[in-house]
Amino acid sequence: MIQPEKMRVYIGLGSNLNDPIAQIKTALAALDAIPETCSIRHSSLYRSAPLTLNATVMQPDYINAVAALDTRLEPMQLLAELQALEQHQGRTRSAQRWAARTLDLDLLLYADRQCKSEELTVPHPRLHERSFVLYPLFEIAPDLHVPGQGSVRVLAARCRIHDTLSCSLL
Ligand code: A4P
Ligand code: MG
Repeated sequence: MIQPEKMRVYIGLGSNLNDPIAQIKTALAALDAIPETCSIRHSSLYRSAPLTLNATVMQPDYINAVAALDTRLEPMQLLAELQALEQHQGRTRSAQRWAARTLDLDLLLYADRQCKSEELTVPHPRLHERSFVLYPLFEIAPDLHVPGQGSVRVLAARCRIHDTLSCSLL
C-alpha cells in the first residue's frame, strides 16, 4: 500500500490555567506521540497578556508556543487528535468564546493548503494578527509563507507595531 506523503504542519499551543508552563511542556511531548506524526522542532515558551472578548472578566496571562510537525494524517484526522489531547489535559469548553483554558491546540498551517469551514479553517483565521502566534512561529520558521497573508517575517514585523498585547519570551 502506498503511504500518504508527509506534510509539514504548524500547531499553536496556548494555556492559562492549572500550571500553564507544565501544560505546554506536556502537550509538546504528546504531539510527538500522535500516530503517523513526528515532532520536528518547537519554539521557546512565550508569556502573553490574555486576548479576551469581555474586558471585565479577568484572566491569567497565557503561555504560548508553536510546534512544527511532520504528519501523514489528513487535516481533519489531525484536528481530532489535537482535540483529544486538549480533552486529556482537562480542557472544558464553556459557552464563552476565548475563555481561560488548560490547553488550546490550534492547527495554524497544513503545508500550503487552504480550507474554510466551521470545523476547520487553515491557515488559522487569526494567526496573521497575533504576536503570541507570530513571534514563536518566526523563531522556528522565519522564511515560512502563510498562504493568502504573506511571509511570517513581514507579518511578525507588522505585528510588533500594531499588536498592543504584550508578548515576551519567558
Ligand atoms: N476550528 C476551526 N479552525 C480551526 C483550526 N485551524 N484549529 C474550530 C483548531 N480549531 C479550529 O475552537 C472552536 C472551534 O474552532 C473548534 O470546534 C474547531 O473545530 P475551541 O478551541 O473550542 O474554542 P476557542 O479556542 O475558544 O475558539 P477560537 O475561536 O478557536 O479561539 P482562538 O482563535 O483559538 O483563540 N490570548 C492569548 N494571549 N493567547 C492565546 O493563546 N487564545 C485564545 C483563543 C484567545 N485569547 C488568547 C489565546
Ligand atoms: Mg482554539
